[in-house]
Amino acid sequence: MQTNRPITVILEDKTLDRPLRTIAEKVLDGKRITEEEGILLFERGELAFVGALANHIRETRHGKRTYFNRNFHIEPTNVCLYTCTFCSYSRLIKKREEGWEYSMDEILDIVRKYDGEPVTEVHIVGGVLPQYDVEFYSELFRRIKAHRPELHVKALTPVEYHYIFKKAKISYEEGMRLMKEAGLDSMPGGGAEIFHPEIRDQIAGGKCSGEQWLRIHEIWHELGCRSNATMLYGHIEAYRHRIHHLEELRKLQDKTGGFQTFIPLKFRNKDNQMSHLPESTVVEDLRNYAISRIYLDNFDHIKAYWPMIGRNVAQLSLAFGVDDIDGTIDDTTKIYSMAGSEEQNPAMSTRDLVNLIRQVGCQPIERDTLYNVVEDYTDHVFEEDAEFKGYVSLPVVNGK
Ligand code: V47
Ligand code: SF4
Repeated sequence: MQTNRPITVILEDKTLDRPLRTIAEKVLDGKRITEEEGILLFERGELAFVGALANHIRETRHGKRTYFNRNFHIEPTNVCLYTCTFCSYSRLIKKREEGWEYSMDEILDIVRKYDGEPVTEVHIVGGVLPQYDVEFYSELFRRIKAHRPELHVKALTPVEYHYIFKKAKISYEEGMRLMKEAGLDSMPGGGAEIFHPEIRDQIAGGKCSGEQWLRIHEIWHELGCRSNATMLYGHIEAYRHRIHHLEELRKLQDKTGGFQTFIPLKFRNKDNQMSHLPESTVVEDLRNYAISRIYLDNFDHIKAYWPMIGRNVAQLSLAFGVDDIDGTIDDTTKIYSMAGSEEQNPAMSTRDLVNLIRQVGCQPIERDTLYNVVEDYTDHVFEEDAEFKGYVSLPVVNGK
């Protein structure tokens, strides 16, 4: 792994100014930074500085352990009646025939495709359309569970839940209880975008508000369940909006403790209404991971979603606070390739993912959705590699 300087070395630097020194001392003492300090880090914290602080937290919590899971994604539809300006799905509402709208059986066929595969999770998320309602999703979850009870169903976001509960005229509380009874195991982090209305109203007007997003997660946590959180950054927001977003998440996490992972999502500019905006630089992406790690002192994990940022930046991110690089997904994930992700075909085998993590000196740990260890791959030898090694070492074994 790329090595950051230890914080103690940073603190020896006499030229370090007072506010940044205070932040470094707080991190060393395991103390929380304030909103003003968070903004200061975004405005003035150089990559090497925030990286050192974030890596200290990462290594204190997880050492070199780096998590991934084996999952697959299903997007029931790529048509959406909302018109988020960053999303390539929204353009299809006027030309529905160009998109897809899977039926219940088609979705279940995708689930069955993975029969016998060692996946632990199905991640279901897509556009919002009226036919995908409370009845549809309840039945879908029930049928997935009937088919494969141990498969963890991580599905939908408050954007869908807000819409379907409103349509069914039921409260969030009742709706989330129904989803749990039907088989929903956890909620992914999507739909969060930027909570602050100054930005949300411009990029994601019409769908659930920041408060509603947070409230649905709160209710879900109160039912004893877990979820993730994201932030879509690098478009029209200012640093204060990012800190406001992180602060709202930190406050809710203090209350419920139900979030597992925070996933910063870099805005990609292909095929959407904000294509004129430049994308953030890799330096900014790494700074964003690092500052998120520093700010969210009550989150266990920070995840880099590798199909979005690419394999190389995912490797780098492991030295900037990230301890999880999501999963061995396959090419059914289309929302990102449409939006201009680094990986047009985001497929990686377990061996590839393990090697990617090992190449930077980290320890690959396969986890399930709830971070139970499925397998520690630190010293694992894959069959393909064992054959290769055997071939190379033969002459030595035979003494020739
Ligand atoms: O909410 C849409 C984002 C999210 C673009 O919980 C875009 O484990 C960048 O939340 N550029 C959905 N991002 C994906 C998501 C997610 C992904 C991986 C793992 C987990 C998890 C959750 O994708 C949306 C939106 O914020 N998105 N368009 C775009 N142009
Ligand atoms: Fe629809 Fe989600 Fe895209 Fe917004 S981000 S248009 S809600 S699919």
